[in-house]
Amino acid sequence: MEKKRSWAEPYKIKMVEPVFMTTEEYRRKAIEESGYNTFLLRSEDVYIDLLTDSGTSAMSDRQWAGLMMGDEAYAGSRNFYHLEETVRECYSYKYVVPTHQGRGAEHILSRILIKQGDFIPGNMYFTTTKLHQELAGGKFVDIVVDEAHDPDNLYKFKGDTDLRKLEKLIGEVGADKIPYISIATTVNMAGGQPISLGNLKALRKLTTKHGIPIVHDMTRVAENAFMIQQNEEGYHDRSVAEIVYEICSLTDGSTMSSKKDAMVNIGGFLAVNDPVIFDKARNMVVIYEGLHTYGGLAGRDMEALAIGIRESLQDDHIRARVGQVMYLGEKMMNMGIPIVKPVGTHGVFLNARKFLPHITQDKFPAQTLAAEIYIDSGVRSMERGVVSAGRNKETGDHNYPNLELVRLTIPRRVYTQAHMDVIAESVQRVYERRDSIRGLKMVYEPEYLRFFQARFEKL
Ligand code: P71
Repeated sequence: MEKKRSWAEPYKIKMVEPVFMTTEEYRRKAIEESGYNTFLLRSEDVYIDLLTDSGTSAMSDRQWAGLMMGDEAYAGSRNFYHLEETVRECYSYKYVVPTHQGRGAEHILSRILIKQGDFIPGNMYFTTTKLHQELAGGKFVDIVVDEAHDPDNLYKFKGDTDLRKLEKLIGEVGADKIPYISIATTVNMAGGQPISLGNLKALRKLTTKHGIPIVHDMTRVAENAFMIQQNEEGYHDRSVAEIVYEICSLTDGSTMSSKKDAMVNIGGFLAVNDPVIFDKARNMVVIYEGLHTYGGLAGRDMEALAIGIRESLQDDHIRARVGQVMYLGEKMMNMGIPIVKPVGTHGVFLNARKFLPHITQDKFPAQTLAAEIYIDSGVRSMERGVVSAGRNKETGDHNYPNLELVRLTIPRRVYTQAHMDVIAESVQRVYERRDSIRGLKMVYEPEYLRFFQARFEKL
């Protein structure tokens, strides 16, 4: 039998950034002044920052060198052509429109494809994606498999679509009311869960029959491809790069937040195969982002992105990236802490319903838990529950999602295994004193994406 080999980082550390520990008393005051919202903390008051993996990863020496190769011409920067060539070769899409980040691409795509009264099915919602669909006059419809809404269900591809849900919707509203299907790799709100290629192929067949395009939210496609390589029959011998290419080839276009997989601090794009949609997107980007060869980015940003895309597809890289997240997840499971299973690819998601069963959802258990973890250790996490889900547009009441989660998101190439241990120990300490924790009330609520700026007080 082959001896099990541990994963390890395929790099060594060349530059470090100091982080500072504060006292518990200091943190109690800091989180109170931030309205018990981790988005409102100053980053200097954070010890280990697990708010997000978005724009927080460490660039490689190659990417930093790429910054020096920026061609900052207003039009036709060589870095744009490098990016375009990389997207074609790695992701298969023919036409690329750069944007400042993912939501910039979502905005343009939604405005072009969605008409008032349309329906956009997706494998679970994402906050910004859904908002742009709604602002364009559409309605999001969840067609993810039921398993995705159950944090304890061990199904390996909880990002799969339920084709019966889609067929039912097509039967009710007609294919002409569905401008496209939105498919995310991986599904963030489900806890970083992948979709299988088998399911995507079946979806492709069904949508082709009805003439409905598939738009791919490819924000974490490399992580999804890694899970396919590990767990889907027939893909064990395929490289992550090959699997990524195959996923993209099954879809008609994509929106991308390059701040995740591709390890840049800012950037994104819209990519399509249809020249007519490309033409419209290229025209619209000049209104909201910038000229179609920079779309809100500097030339150097596009260069770092082109390099980051290739790095994100290396098997060694992705094995270590996901390996670190799995290490933290398994450690917490061994401690008996309730988390979403299977462990996701970009973070460990605490199940706040089970962690704080005495706090009802209208008292924001996940928001409360994120604040308590910060108080314990200065580890910053993010609420992904009732606050993130917003309000029902018709009734005005909160949306109450089944998943009431706190996300401990791991930036790429930033923290060490010792950091993972400190994080797990902190969550364990909070778990031990869970009975003494009380909920929150919301005292300020912004109109859009309320989780970013909402304020709370202790009950
Ligand atoms: C994450 C983010 C950043 C974020 C966005 C909204 C609320 C809190 C944090 C951004 C994504 C994403 C997916 C699947 C589109 C975007 C938007 N994620 N799709 O997870 O995960 O991209 O932030 O570049 O505009 O912390 P953008």
